[in-house]
Amino acid sequence: MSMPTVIEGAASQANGRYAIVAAKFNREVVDKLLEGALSALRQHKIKDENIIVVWVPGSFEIPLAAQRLADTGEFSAVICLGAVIRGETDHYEHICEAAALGVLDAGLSTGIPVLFGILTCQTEELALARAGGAAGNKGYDAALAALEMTSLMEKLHQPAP
Ligand code: DLZ
Repeated sequence: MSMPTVIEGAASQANGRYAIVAAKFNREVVDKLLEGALSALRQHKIKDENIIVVWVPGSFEIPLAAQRLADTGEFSAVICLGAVIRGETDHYEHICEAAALGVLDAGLSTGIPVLFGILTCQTEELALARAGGAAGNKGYDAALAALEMTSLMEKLHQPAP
């Protein structure tokens, strides 16, 4: 019986250079996401000299910086980190939507994986739980996804076996 061709990236097979775009707003949370992202990259043998960290004021500014970095062609992937926490106004919805669509667009328009490691939470407590607390570290997860996508993109550039 014939089998379909299956192509899958593997974080362990990735190398290259990585850009991290991090938002300063809710810095206590984002610092922890950054720790997680750096530890995932280092665990996969990506040297610090192949990682650049770019700080922007808030999550709303992440997409432009991510797109600019992806456009340079110098990076295998761009990892976006931020924490949007619901306040008293509807600012939250606008920033979440702009950040999510902007990050998506940065990836699609450049052809470079741009990863969404931006927390969108009701409270700071919920955000901290996802930044190295009881619910894991979404910065770590985003960096792992960046490595997997890098490996996948390399495989997709090669002719099928
Ligand atoms: C203004 C604002 C607010 C209210 N909340 C957040 C937030 O929870 N997380 C975040 O990353 N940024 C926030 N910002 C800042 C905006 O992202 C942006 O930096 C400003 O609106 C300036 O464009």
